[in-house]
Amino acid sequence: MQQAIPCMVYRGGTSKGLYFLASDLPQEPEARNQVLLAAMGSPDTRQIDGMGGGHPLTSKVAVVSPSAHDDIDVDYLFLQVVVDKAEVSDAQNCGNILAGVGPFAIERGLVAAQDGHTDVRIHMVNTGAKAVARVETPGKQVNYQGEAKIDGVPGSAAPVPIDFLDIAGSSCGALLPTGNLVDEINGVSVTCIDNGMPVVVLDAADFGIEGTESPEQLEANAELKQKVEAIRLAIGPRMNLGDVEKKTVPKMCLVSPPVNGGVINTRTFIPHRVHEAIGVLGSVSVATACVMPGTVAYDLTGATDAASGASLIEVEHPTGFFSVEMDIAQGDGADITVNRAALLRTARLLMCGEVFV
Ligand code: NQM
Repeated sequence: MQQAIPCMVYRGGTSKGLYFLASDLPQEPEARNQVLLAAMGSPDTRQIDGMGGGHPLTSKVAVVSPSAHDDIDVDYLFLQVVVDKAEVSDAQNCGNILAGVGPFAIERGLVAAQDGHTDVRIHMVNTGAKAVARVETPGKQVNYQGEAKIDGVPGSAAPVPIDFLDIAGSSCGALLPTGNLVDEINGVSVTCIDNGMPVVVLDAADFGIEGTESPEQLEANAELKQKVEAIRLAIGPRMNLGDVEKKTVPKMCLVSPPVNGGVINTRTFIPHRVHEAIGVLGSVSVATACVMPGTVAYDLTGATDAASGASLIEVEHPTGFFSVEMDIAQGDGADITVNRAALLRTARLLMCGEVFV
């Protein structure tokens, strides 16, 4: 017998995923993961027997529930369903799928909509950090249409501005998990940083590439992929992430000087496929490295003297820009605190129904 499970499908930012109420899924993680693998059609590179799109960016799940935390509306657990392996990982967060959580929570009646807009306060279970997403709700209905554009998504939609408050060291325990601005791994200088997402920042030139190559070109470069993965496996434990062989973190971000007027140019392995853009929290981590003197990113761009207060960091990626607004408090040298990071996403409800497993 097939089992029908209530589900919504959203595009959240530049990703797409299945959104479930926690109460509609098995509570026990192993049983839940089996359901999600079946729903997505993993393991299979095409995910032909499920809802997944054959790419990590379209094989994502949000599990949402009412929150028991003070001043929080909902808990959001992000799960990455690995495309070609029978693995489901909760080792990372996802700021793109986060963009659909507010609208989903309102549609499912977990949050009462206000007339105009509704601020949804979200506890991100994977990291324990908090985000506030503002959802347009004229007449107390979620509005999906609008003029907001984000790079990597055709057309426009209603804006979903998101504020992050306490994301430094979210997964690794510290903004600079190794305690250093720069580490030397396999003869390459790297900056390990976690301002919402564990990221290893690498200078593209150290790998003999320009940093402007397309994701397809980078994925076809077996030698590059092997070198990047060797560094990831070696540095993972030093970032307090343990053995990262089966984890989707840290993300590996190859940086190079900006080519389109931004602050830095990026190509990000997430960690094996190359992102068509850049992750939300991944870009916050990279933007933070850009304002910290001594990091691989700062030394490369040199263009971002940090000053206390608000600054806008434009991160270039394969399909455009990601703009991160940061409120920085600067101490001595690299002693920087990011009090707040804000950014714009959009989200759209694509389907509401039941998924059959
Ligand atoms: O960094 C892809 C995405 C992401 C993650 C990834 C993300 C984030 O674009 O917050 O959004 O890096 O695996 O959905």
